[in-house]
Amino acid sequence: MGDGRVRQLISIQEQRWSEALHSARVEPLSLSPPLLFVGCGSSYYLAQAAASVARGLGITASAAAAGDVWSDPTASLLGAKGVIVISRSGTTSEALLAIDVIRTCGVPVHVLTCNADTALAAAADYATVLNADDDTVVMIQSFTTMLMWLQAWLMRMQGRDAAPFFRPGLAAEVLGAAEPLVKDLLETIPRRTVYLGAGVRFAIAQEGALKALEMGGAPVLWYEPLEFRHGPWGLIDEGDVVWLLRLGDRTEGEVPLIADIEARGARVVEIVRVGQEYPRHDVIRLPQNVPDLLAGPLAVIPLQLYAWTLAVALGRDPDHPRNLTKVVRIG
Ligand code: F1P
Repeated sequence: MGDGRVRQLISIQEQRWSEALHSARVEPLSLSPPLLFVGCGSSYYLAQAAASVARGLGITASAAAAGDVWSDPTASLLGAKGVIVISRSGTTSEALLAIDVIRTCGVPVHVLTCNADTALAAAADYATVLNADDDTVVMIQSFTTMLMWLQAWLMRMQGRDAAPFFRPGLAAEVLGAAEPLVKDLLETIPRRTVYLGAGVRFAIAQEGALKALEMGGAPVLWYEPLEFRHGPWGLIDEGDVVWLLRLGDRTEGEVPLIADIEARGARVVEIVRVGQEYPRHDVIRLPQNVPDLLAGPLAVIPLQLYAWTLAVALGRDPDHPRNLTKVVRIG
C-alpha cells in the first residue's frame, strides 16, 4: 500500500499555514459579532473550534451544523450579525442549503473554502479560498490550514497578530514527538480509543475521533474530560487508550482524571504544553509559546497520525475509507 497521500499530508500540511496566516492578515474583516460558524463533518468541528477561539478572545460567537441551520435557521442564527460558512469542497449539500436560508434572513455570509468557482463561494458576500484541498476523502491539511486562518482572522478582529506564534517547523516537531509514542501505543490494537478535550480543545478531540472512525472504522468515544466521569468511564478497561487534550492553564480538574483513568486499566496519553505536563511518560508536548487558545492545529497532528496508523494496523486503506466520499451530496 505504501504510505499513501494521507500519511504524506500529515507530514507536509504545515507548508500551507503561512499562506493562511498571510491571507487572514490582508483580507477584509467582513463581519462583526455576534458570529455564527457553520459547517459539516470536519468543517463543523472547525466551526466549533472557531467559535471557542472567538469566545476565548472575547468575541460573541456560536457554532451550528449546516443541517441544523437549514432546518431551523431562526434558532441557529439567534441574533448573529455575521455567518462564516466553512466547507473544504464548497459543494456539500447542507452548506449550500444553509447559505440559501441565511441569505433569505438577510445576514451577511463569509465563506471559507479550499475551492474557488463553487456554488458556495459564488453565494457568499465574501469568499476566502485557501490552496489547501487534500485530494483525499478525509480532511487533513485543509483542517489545520483553515483552522489557522480562522484563528488568525479572529485574532486580527481584536487587533492582534497570530503569525508570530507559528514559526516554521513547529508541526514537524510535534509530529516527530508523536511518531515513537504512536508506534508504541499501537503495538497492540486498542480495544477502544477515547478522546477527551475541554473548552477550545473539545472540537479537536472530536476531529481526532472522526479521523479514527473514517479511516479505520475503529471504536471511539469523545467527551469533555470531566463529563467522562459522569457515566461513560464505567466502560474503561485494560486495552483502552485515552487521549487527554489538556489545557495547560486549567490543570485542577484534568490532572486527577489521569490517575483515576489509569487506575481503571487504560493507558492515558496527554497532549499538553511544555512545562505543564503531569509527571509521567506518555506525553506529547506542544510548544510552550503557543497559547492554549491557538494550539489546535498542532494538537490535532498526533491524533491524525494515530488514526492513520490504527487504520493501517486494522488492514484499512486510509486513502480509500470504506463507504465514504469526498463530498456529501443529498439526493
Ligand atoms: C466535509 C466532509 C468531511 C468528511 C467527508 C465529507 O465537507 O463532511 O468532513 O471527511 O469527506 O466531507 P466540506 O468541508 O467539503 O463541506
